[in-house]
Amino acid sequence: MTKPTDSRRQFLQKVALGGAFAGTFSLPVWSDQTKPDLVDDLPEWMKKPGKGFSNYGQPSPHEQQVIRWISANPDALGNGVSWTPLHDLQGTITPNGLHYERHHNGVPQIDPAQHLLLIDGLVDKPLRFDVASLLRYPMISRTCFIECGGNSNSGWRTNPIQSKAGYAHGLVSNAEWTGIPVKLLLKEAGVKTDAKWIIAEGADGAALNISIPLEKLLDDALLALYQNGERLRPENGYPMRLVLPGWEGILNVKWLRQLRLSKEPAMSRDETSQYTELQPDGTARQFTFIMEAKSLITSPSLGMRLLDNPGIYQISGLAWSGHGKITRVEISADGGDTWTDAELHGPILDRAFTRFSLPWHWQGDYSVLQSRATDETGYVQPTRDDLVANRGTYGFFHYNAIVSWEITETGDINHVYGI
Ligand SMILES: Nc1nc2c(c(=O)[nH]1)N[C@H]1C(S)=C(S)[C@@H](COP(=O)(O)O)O[C@H]1N2
Ligand SMILES: [Mo]
Repeated sequence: MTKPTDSRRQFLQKVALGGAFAGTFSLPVWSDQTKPDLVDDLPEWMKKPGKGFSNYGQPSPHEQQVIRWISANPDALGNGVSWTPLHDLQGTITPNGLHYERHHNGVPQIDPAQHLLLIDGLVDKPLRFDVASLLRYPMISRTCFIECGGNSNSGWRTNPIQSKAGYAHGLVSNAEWTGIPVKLLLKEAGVKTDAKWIIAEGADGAALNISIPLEKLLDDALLALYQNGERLRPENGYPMRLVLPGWEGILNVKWLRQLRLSKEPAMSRDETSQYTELQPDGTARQFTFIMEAKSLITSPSLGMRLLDNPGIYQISGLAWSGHGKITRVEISADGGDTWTDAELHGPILDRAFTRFSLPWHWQGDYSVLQSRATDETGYVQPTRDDLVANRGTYGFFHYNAIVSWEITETGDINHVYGI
C-alpha cells in the first residue's frame, strides 16, 4: 500500500463543473473520435413508428435494476424498510417511486373520502377536516430531505458492511413537498397557552404516535398533500403526512389522523423504547430531533469499478444537514490526510440535498475516498473515531460519520473505516 504524497494534486479543480475553464488543465475527452456512417447505420428504432402513449409513464425497461432494496421482518412483512438507491441517482430530487420507506405495520390502503384529520386537546375549538376541505387551503412548497434516525446505523458495527451506498445510507430521500403550513390550522383551532407538545398519530395498523414540540409545528411544519407535484404515494403517507424539515424521520408522521395538543409528551413506545440512544455513560439521549450534517460519495462507490487505469473520474455525492444549508464539502483521496473543496451545485437549499462533485485523476494507486460536510452553523461532519468516542457504539440512531471508500490498485471499491 502506497500513500500518494500530495493528494491535492490529483484533484482537477480547474475543470470543475460551473467553475472557470481558463485553468491549466484541458477538459478530459471520452468521446469516440471515429465517425460512424450515420445514414446507413440507422438503429432499428428509427426504421418504424414508436410505441404509443401511456397514461402514467414508467422508467425504461433498461433501468429495471434501479430499485429500492427491501429489508423487512419475515414474520411481519409490513415492518421494515426499503432503501433509496442513491448510488444510481443523480441530481437531488428523489423520484417518488424510489423514496425510501419505513413502515411500522405496513402501508394502509386509505380511501381519501373516508379519511379525517382531527385537531384537539389544548385548543379553543377542536377541528375536524376531511381531505376535500384541506385541499381548499392555501398551500406552499418546500424541498427538503426526510431521513430515518436509523439511517447508516450499520456504521456502529465492528466491521464495515459491504453494501452499496444507497443500501447502507439510503434511508434518506429528498422531495418537493406541497401542503398547508400546520401553523395555519393550529391558529384556526386556537392554541391554549399551556400547550407545549403535540402528539401526532397516524392512521396505519401501527397507530404510530409520537410527541413533537409545539414550536416546530408553529414554525415550518407542513401538512403535505403533494410529493414532487403529484399527490403523495401511499407508501409515503397518502393522503396526508407531516413534513418537519430537518427533523428525524419518525416525527414526519404519515397517514396523519390526529394532532392532540398537550402539556407533556406522550412518552410513547417510539420515544422511549425506540428512537432513544444508549450512551457510553449508561444514560440515554431522548428527543434527538435534528438530523446532523452528513455527506456521502455516491460515485464512485461500492459496487462500481474504476475501469481506466489511470484515468479521470467525477467524484459525485450528496450532502445535507437538518440545521440548515450545506456550506462546504471537502474530498480526500488519502483517508483524510489532505482535503480539497468540492464544487457545490446550486441552488443550495435549507435542509435539502446538495449535490457536490470534483474531478479526480486516479493515478492507479491505493486510495481511500472520503467526503466531509460542513453546514451553516459551522458544524463539521465527524470522523467515525470521533463519533464513536462521543457516543459509543450502542446508540443505534443518528450515525453521521464520514464514509470511506477504499480504491484498490485494480480499481475495486470496498467500504472501510479508514486508511
Ligand atoms: N403513521 C406512521 N408514520 C410514520 C411511520 C410509520 O410507520 N407510521 N414511520 C416513520 C419513520 S420511522 C420514518 S423514518 C418515516 C419514513 O417516511 P417514508 O416512508 O415516507 O420515507 O416515516 C415516519 N412516519
Ligand atoms: Mo425512521
